[in-house]
Amino acid sequence: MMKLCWFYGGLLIIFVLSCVSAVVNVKNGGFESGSNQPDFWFTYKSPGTDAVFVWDNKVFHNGKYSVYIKNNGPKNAAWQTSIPVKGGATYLIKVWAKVKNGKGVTRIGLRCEDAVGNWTGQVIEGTGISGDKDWTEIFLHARVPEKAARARIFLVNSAGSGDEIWFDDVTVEETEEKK
Ligand SMILES: [Ca+2]
Repeated sequence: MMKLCWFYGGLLIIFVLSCVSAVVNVKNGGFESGSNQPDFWFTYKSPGTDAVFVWDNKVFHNGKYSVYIKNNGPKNAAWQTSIPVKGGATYLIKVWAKVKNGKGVTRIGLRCEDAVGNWTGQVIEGTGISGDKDWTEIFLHARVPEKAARARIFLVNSAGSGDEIWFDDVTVEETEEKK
């Protein structure tokens, strides 16, 4: 009887643990390490788009640094990094963003790659903010394609026209399937 209790107790623990979100490590998610640029982060702008990117040590949500974009448009400007993902799993990605003069939209974008680096599916977009916003947490909650092995996270401003944006404290967790 005792053995049976241990068995069911063990099953219960496994069940409970499987329901709890698992934190995914985002390297340098607070932008605190680097030399000239923040480690593990890269910039992207659409062809023909005029944007300025700064690793900022004056404005931040936590620590001493954030990343900054001034997007003069007309299309996309982003800071990006890459994380490993499990195909078919669901992830909640969050970042704190501050926006000044936001005529375009600031949000998180996600696009996945398979094990050999080919894109799987299109860009997935999270909640967007515009206008003038002090530090606000924005998020993207999405299931990645079955073949996904890595996900590219974009902290992106689209269609900006002099928009200024700061991002800080990126976190990712694997969650239960999105309802
Ligand atoms: Ca920081």
